[in-house]
Amino acid sequence: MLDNHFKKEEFKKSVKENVKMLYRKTIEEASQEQIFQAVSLAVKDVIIDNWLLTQKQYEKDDPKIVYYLSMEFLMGRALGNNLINLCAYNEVKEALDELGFDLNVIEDQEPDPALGNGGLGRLAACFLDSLATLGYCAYGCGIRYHYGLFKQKIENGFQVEVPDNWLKDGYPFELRRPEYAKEVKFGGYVKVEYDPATGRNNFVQEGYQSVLAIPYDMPIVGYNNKIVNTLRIWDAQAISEFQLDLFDKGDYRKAVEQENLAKNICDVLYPNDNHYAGKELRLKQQYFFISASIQAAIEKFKKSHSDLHDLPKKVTFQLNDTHPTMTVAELMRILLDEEGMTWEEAWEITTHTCAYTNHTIMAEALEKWPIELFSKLLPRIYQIIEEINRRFIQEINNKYPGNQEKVRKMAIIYDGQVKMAHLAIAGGYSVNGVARLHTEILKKQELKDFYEMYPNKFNNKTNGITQRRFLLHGNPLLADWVTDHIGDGWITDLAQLSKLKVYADDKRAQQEFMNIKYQNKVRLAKYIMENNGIEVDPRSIFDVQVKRLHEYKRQLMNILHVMYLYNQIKEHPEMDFYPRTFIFGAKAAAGYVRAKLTIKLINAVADVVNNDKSINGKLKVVFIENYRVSNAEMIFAAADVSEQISTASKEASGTGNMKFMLNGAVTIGTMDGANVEIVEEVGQENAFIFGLSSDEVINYENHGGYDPMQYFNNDPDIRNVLMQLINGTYSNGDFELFRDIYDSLLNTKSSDRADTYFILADFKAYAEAQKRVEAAYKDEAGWAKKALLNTACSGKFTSDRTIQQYVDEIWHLDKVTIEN
Ligand code: 6GP
Repeated sequence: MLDNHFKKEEFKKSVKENVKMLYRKTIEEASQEQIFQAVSLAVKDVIIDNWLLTQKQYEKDDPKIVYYLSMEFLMGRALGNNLINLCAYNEVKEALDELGFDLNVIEDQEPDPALGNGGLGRLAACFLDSLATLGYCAYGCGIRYHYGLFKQKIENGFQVEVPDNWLKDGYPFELRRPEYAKEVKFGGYVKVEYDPATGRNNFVQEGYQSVLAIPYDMPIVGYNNKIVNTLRIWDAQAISEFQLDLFDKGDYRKAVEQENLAKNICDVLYPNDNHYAGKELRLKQQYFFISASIQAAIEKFKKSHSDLHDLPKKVTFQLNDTHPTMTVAELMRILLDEEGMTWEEAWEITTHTCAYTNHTIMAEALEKWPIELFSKLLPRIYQIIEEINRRFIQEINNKYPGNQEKVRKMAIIYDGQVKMAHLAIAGGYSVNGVARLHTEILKKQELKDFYEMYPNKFNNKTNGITQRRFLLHGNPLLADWVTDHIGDGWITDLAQLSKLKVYADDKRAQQEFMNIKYQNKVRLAKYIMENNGIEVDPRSIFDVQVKRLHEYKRQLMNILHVMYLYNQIKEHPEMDFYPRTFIFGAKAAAGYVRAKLTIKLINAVADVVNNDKSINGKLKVVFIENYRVSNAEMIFAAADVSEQISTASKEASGTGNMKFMLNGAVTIGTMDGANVEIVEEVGQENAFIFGLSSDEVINYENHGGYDPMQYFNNDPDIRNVLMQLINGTYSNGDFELFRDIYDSLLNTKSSDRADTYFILADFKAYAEAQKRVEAAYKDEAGWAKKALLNTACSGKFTSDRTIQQYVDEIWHLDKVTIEN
């Protein structure tokens, strides 16, 4: 569908015009980056027309709105995706061709907006795409970090973090909206004033410091439906810069303090994935964007509705993990202090407007804020949480009279800490996990007491991914092939991929499918050559593990297995071994020492293995630097084997697993997270499953009954590999470099449990599953069938399905279509 605005000649003219206006240059003189800016502005021009149309339609229809509140939105590049969703990608490619530019090169000029760490942030981005495509009124609300997730450089095998100054050249797809600025207050104290007129106490925050929150809007383009939703990210600005006279005339000291407060709030994204760092600045970030977002939402609601009691009918606040849980207290504050409601009224509204998604059961990710820190920074909010807690404990006592254990386990404030998950559960009407197994573990283990108390709040929403980015944009060859075979309905209805099943045994289809895979492997091999200087053979098996580096994800098990294979090949040079390229990509949190050491180990093994001529290139190890959304698209397209090998019970869902599957990679994995459902869709015979079950892991954990030493002592292969960590094999003779990893597996000195993630327990099962992979790959037709069936059976894992379930079961939004 060619939009009128994308008439080729007009578009070319507009690009030229933009180059002139922006840079006083002709198109021949402009750099590729300048062309990117000019093209983006031309595209934004079209988007803005649809943005206005959408707004008009929303004003007319008055649909219910979901605010997706998230500290992270890992959007990835916008230009290509916007063109895809405007159905103008090919037209623009042609237009640029005629101007002498390559769209791919232009796309590569865009910084990769990395305002997120990993799973939870990328999920938010996929959800926004699906919400717009399905025609639901949704706002993403977040923070405009000046520095996104760091860029990763590998130096001498070690990760080095480089700041990501993504706004350096200006970002063409954002729109600053200073007219919608909001004031956010920190610190001070709460003054209680009796109001004889109402007979109630008024709570007034005084002596506080203010920061101004300035919204920047980014368009979220729906696929082929003219809908454009909004991602609103807030930036901080000192009030003194803006309108000092209005707020505190002449108070210089305060002005400077406020300026300092504002300066660093939005500086940088905390680089932790699945891990909580209890820093004051992080708490400030949380309240900053929540207060601004909730104020704006209430203001918007009041513009067209007279009664705030109707809020739950028209608005849902979805909390992306506990980071935005402040929403509960901020909404209470507005309803109580600014709207003059009673506690009961305000609580009734709040608990029917907020809903919470849990994304992890990792204990170190649980947010618990020290009371002192919290109450000092947010005195009124803390007061409100205290009252919520008092009433909640009363409720527990009513239900379980005399049961102090329940209070201890469930209270929102306990042991000097504010527990955000407990607040999110008590303060909302829905609690969901992100895959069936994960939700069951929440109900039976982690949140058992809460489930017992509020069984009806709990529900599952298995994650999904957007096929528009991860197939249509990321893998154009396969996308075209699919469309040739089953039409293009899959772009908005991924279940239609099941029509491909009839081709599973079709020789020609198999060949075409594998030929496309091969071409994508060539594309990745080229990227690896250019970026890593390593030559890889596209005919080898591309075995890929890309995701954040975390012990529970067990990149360590993968690289230990590579060490094991290398030993095997060295010992038995005559052995029949199918060439394999192990590809890794992962950022480690800057302060996560063991994760960073694991990166070094991977690179150290790569160094030795890749340079050993005696193995004839049978094994290659590649660590792709700076894994991020843009190169991920290319990596998924090129993978044969998808490594999803977390310790069972630890990976809430995973979404990379779905992106691989969609692109025809076969999973080797544990029965964890959404892997369980992937296997259910594609069949046991089309995946390679191994290892302890989540029940077994949890059982071990509850009874402390696992002894890694037993594997070390009884299995010479394992012992050999482990000894190589401390005998200098991969460290030029340095016995100490990898000792921490060795110790973590056997616990020769540390005080925590040994091998917390059951690597040795699962190692042999993993190696055996890898043998099955190899055997299966040798059977060309058999593998083609498996790969094709993975694509054909991936329909369930679209975020369109996930979002429709959120809509049907939690949000109850109204569908909107743009008339005309
Ligand atoms: C992640 C989970 O680790 C991953 O399994 C899941 O697919 C993803 O969320 C989306 O639901 N969790 C996080 O990124 C996180 O930081 C606090 O959780």
